[in-house]
Amino acid sequence: MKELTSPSLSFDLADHSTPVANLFHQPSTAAEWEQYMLTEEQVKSFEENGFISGIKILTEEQVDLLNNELVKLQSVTPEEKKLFYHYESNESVDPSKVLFHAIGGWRVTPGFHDLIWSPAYRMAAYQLLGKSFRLFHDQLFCKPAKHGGVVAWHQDFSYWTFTKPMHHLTCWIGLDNATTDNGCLYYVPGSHKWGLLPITGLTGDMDAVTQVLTQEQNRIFESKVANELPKGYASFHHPLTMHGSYANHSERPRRAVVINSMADGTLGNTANYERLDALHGFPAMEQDQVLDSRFFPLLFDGDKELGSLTNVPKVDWKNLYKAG
Ligand SMILES: O=C(O)CCC(=O)C(=O)O
Ligand SMILES: [Fe+2]
Repeated sequence: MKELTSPSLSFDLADHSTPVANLFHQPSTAAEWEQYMLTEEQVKSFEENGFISGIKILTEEQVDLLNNELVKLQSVTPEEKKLFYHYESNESVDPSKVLFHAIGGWRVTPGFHDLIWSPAYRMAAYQLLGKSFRLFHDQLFCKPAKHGGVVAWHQDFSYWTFTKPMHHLTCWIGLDNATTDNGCLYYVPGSHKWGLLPITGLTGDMDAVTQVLTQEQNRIFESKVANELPKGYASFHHPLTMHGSYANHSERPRRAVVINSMADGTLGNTANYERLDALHGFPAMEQDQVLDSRFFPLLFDGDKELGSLTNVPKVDWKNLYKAG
């Protein structure tokens, strides 16, 4: 697939609240959505374990296109850099390693912009949130070959308490085949039932979080599972699911893009947020105000899109998304 181009695009792609190119064919009927529907078993497994994996989002061609755009995102102009909410060419605490971490790539290139409208992503996310939802933000996590850094064990919502209530979902999409060698993600099944734990650092000591766990939780930690995935495939996890990834010592990079979404109606909760520094590049969010600006586009309106589809398995969201 060639580069995506389109006439009259804004410099800031957040001006466009619908796809700007033709990366994906978009379903126009409820029946067309059905091909992407998760099964009842997948939805139950998500409720039980706090994650599901092996969901195809991208073809190899689409992965290649995003990897080409990624080269551009890793060497942005100062003006483009300002569109990011966060941008660290190397966020690794260990100086011998590299971890590229950026938030906001969807505002900069058409492929990453349109990725958030992937129909396979949107159908699954709707089922796993149980409600219509908006983009919260995207993320890039890239580890180069040989000296890729870690992402320490963490729960996503520990970083997101400037929003409420907790009704969020993370989708991790591999842009390389991810294996234990090149630093794939790991999950602790069932850890989404542990309640909210404090922040213990994202890119330093891999195991820092174990200091704040009970003996029982530390024992369950041993049952962590490697989330190996072919490129273009995704896993989805709950905002409290414990996850992390080890260093990349392999000869291959391990690149990934992450889409974070939130139920429509999610509010700002910034008034007493202690890490305001971390938010300076983020779109404006006001205490108790619905996050519905152009930076938080509505990605799926269940009633509108699926009106005639009645058999869509969905999570029991009232039970699943209770902050601990
Ligand atoms: O890609 C990684 O290793 C970390 C990803 C992550 O923390 C997430 O998807 O929430
Ligand atoms: Fe995470």
